[in-house]
Amino acid sequence: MAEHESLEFGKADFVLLDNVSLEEFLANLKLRFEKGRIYSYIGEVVVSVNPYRAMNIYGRDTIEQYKGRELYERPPHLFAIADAAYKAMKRRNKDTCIVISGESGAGKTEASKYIMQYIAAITNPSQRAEVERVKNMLLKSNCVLEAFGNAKTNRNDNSSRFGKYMDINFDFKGDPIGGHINNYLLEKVGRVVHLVKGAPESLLRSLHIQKDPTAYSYIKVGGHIKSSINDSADFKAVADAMKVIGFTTEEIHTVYKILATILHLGNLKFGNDGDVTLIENSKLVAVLGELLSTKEENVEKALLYRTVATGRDVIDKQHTDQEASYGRDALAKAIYERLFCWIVGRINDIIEVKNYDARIHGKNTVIGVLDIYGFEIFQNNSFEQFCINYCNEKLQQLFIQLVLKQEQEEYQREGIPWKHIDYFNNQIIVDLVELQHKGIFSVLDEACMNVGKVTDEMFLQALNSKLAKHAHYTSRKLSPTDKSLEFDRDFRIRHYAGDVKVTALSNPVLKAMWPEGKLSITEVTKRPLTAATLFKNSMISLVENLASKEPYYVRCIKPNDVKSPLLFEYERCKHQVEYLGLLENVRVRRAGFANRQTYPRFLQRYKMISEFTWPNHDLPSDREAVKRLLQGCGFEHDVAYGKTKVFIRTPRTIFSLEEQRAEMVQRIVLFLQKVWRGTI
Ligand code: AOV
Ligand code: MG
Repeated sequence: MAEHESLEFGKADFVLLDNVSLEEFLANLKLRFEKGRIYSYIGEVVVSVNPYRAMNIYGRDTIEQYKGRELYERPPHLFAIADAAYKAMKRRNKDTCIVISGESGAGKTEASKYIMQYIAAITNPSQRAEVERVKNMLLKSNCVLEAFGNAKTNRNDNSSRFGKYMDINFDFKGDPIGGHINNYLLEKVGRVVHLVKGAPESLLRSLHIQKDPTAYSYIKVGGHIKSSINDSADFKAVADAMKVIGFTTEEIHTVYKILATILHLGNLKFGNDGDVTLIENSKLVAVLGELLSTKEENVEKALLYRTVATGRDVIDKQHTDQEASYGRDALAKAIYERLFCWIVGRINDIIEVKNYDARIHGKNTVIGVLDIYGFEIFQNNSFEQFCINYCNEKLQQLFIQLVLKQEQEEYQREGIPWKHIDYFNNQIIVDLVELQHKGIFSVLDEACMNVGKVTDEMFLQALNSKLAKHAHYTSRKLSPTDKSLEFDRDFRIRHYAGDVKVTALSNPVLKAMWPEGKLSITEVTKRPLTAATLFKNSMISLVENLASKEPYYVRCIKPNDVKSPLLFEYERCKHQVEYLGLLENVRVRRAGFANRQTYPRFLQRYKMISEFTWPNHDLPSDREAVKRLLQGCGFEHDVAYGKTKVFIRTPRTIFSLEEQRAEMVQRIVLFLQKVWRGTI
């Protein structure tokens, strides 16, 4: 339980609620939000509510207050959880990870940045130059990745369109020595708009780019054209960050060229002249040739033809103008994806720990920070949202398993009996998506194997026949009276966080999901792994990786849909508390012991309330001393004694101990004052 906070701010730890009900939970959350207390705990889990305003709680002074402290010694904060993960890593040599979850716009990316900043601030007290350099690069890498990987959506102006898992490696002193980033990229075109709005005129001229973002159809689609005074500062910040990380001037220029290529590609228009497909704006072809350092005819060929295998031959077949448009978009996305992956790869090359000799430097330990795209529902949901939401299901599953498992293990380890608590297990939805032969990914894979032969109807039919009885799946065919499923191609998944209507992926999209073939016959005919399979595999290994570390959680809540710092929309928050399983979390935590502390720690805090322990005890062990203290207070019935920790069942006992402590501390102070004044 967190100290230094009066009850006027509500309960700092939900475990201390008098009654664990949704109403009380929300009333407490609302009260705290309104009082500007955006962080709370459920035991060791941080619950965060997006304040949608600048908070003066991340400065150097606050950092100092949390450094090296125990979780409950200070008001709830991200810094406390970062410190806990850091301490576990340093003291116990554990690899730890901080998993930040919550829906789109709930504050995950901001939280991940504060956590990184905290870790950077508390490490390297001796200011070793090499460590400072590494820290700087780790922080700067974020800026670069955000510039390329975030975009404005309806739900968040700075929405992460890629998931980021970053490992920070530490040496035996607990100082960062490097890192590694895994990215889970989705929507392929991020904030290219920065280039247009912020770049210097001379650069734009050399790239044949106009300063007006509305001139570019890809930017218009992205919808991010609102002007901001910070554009050129942003542009410069990204360029500087790239330099700091170690990108050469030439590399940076190449990045600009590629971004310009993508923008120009988006403006290409196709038409036809009888049987022949043509590019209407031929000037652009020349520009593209220049940017890509290739001949114009190569550009034309790449856009107007595809390579197909017929029998034993490989031939070039002309696209229709519609096919050429799809091809153009797929190409732009593929280029963007490769650019992004290349940037991540370059950053990794530079920040990865090299030549670490564990015999000299001790074990190299890791803290991983996961900031992924949050659950989202749009009017029209496609493969993209399907992947995002599946990813969130996986993380929810991990939370369920680990939070319960950890709790269970702690009771077992300490020799305390455990009682099972009911909760909604979303494994059923994870299976709906990923199960071999039966899941949606499998059906999608099969459809992809047969592009051209499988129509949308056939794809849906396959889903319908495999999933007709699944409680979390339905479609227009299966629920003809359901008004929300308006088109034949609509199906709906009941996710843990809400119902999402997905429009079946049309064939061009299926095609676009294919990595392009190469020119040899085997490679043209070979079936590469589909995007669906690649994504599923990457999620499975992400979860395995997280599960192998000691996890810490931040659960982010979005208070309203209008980005207001004042509005606590009750129903929206209630929904999130429900689907995040926070109430169950509280119940498990209490089932329960609300509080646990190691024996020495407990004594340090409460020894003044018992004559047996103040100022020191002469019992054979701290465990015995704590027993004697609690017996003396009459709390015997409310506690259990584990091997290394004392477990306290009800919060009231803690309150009472705290009260007695406060009273004793005051008496001691008065006594000392008298001694001081010489009246004793
Ligand atoms: P997300 O990462 O969870 O969404 P962000 O971290 O980008 O959400 O937060 C969205 C916006 O909320 C930010 O741009 C800030 O304006 C505001 N915000 C969030 N946390 C804070 C904070 N602690 N203090 C002040 N403002 C904050 V997504 O990436 O869309 O899932 O894919
Ligand atoms: Mg984000």
